This record gives sequence, C-alpha cells and structure tokens, in this order.
Amino acid sequence: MKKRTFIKNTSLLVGSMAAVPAVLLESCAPKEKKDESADAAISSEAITEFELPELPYEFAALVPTIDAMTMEIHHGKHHAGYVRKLNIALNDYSEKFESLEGLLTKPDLPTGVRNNGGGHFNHSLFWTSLKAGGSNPTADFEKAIKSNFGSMDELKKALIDGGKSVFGSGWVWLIRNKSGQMEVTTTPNQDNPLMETASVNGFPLFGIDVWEHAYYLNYQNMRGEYLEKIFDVVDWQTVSSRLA
Ligand code: MN3
Repeated sequence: MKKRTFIKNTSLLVGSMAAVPAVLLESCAPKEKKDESADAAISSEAITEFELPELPYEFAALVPTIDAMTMEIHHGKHHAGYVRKLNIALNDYSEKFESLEGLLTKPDLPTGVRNNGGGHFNHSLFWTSLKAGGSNPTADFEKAIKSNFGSMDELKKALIDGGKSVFGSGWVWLIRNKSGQMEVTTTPNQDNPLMETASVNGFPLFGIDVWEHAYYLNYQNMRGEYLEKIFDVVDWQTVSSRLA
C-alpha cells in the first residue's frame, strides 16, 4: 500500500478525531506486504505485522530526567515485547484494519491485542513526545490550553495529579475529546483513550507512562518527582502539532 493511501485511510478511520500526526504514523508504520500478485494487491490494504520504531534519540539523550539504562530497557525490552506479542496475538485476530489507530478503536478487542496493541501505540507516542531540553508549544496550542485549563502550569498540575492518582500501572493523558475540548484523563495498564473501554474517549495528544518500569531506577517509589521532572523534556512543539 502506498503511504498516501495509508494516511488517507487512517484519517477516514479516525473520523472526527484529531488528524493522526505524521510523525506518529511514521513511528508506528506497519510492515507492508511485498506480494506482487493482483489478488494480494487488493488484500494488502490490511495490516498483518507491526515493527518496533527506532528511538528518535540516543538512550542517554534525556539524562538527567530519564537515565540511559531505563530508556534502553524500556524501548528495547518493554516496547519490543509489546510489538512482538501484538504480532503473535494478531495471528488469531480475523478483523481487518488499516492502521494501529483503526485496530485500537475496534470493539471487543481480545486481551492480547488490547494490551500489546495499546503498549505499541502508547510507547510510540511517548518517545516522540520527549526531546532533550524539551521545546515550547505553538501559540495556537497554548491558546487552546489556556481556554481549557487556564494556563500551561494548570495543565501540568492536572497531568501530575492525574498520574499520581493511577493505582498500579497505567497512563495519564492529554486528549482532545469528541467535542473538540482538551481534557486530562487516565487509563489502567496499556489501555488508551482510543479504546471503547476507556472511561473518556478522545485522541491522545500526549501521554505519560506511569508504570514503575518508566522511572524506578532513577526515582524509585517517587512517582510524583518523576512526573514533575518529566516536563523538562516534553517536546511541546510535537505535541502541539497533533492538535492541528
Ligand atoms: Mn512503559
């Protein structure tokens, strides 16, 4: 399938939600079928296998906020494991889908697809939301944040409080909900707001991983400190681009 077709189909599937950011599509890009027969050309719209995206920076790029060993294990073991197990789970999944987002919005996802598909999407979004030194949001994004939260500081506080409130493992999200408003919400495990099971649905603009594997080497049990510090490396420019 040609990239243009893939992007077009993805926007159709996502429908009224925010457009899928090109950078995320790139990082979640599925492996395309190489069969050249005419029949295969028709069926090649469907995805059968996903690949681990490369980290867009070195393991040590986010030091001292996130240490290199955490990044190496988190990407090379945890995220890689979600992709590997997602591909295995898809062997028994007969529904057709044309993007990772399209898969995750389907009803009644089998547990293996839900956990590992969520894990793949969530981490792909996470890596591309961080950057050494961080970056500033666009004026449009900041305006939207002001109208929904009052200020960027209020948004950060809502994300920190939300992250602290997750019992056990999960994520805190900034989403654009179905009525176009920005909202902070949380999900357990590797669920995300695209899934029908989420308490609040919407398109994730930014998410913070609050599983212990994301911060334990550096912060031990102090999740609150990790949540405060992570804002030193948030790439708000990229997060802003997801609102467009
Ligand atoms: Mn993780």
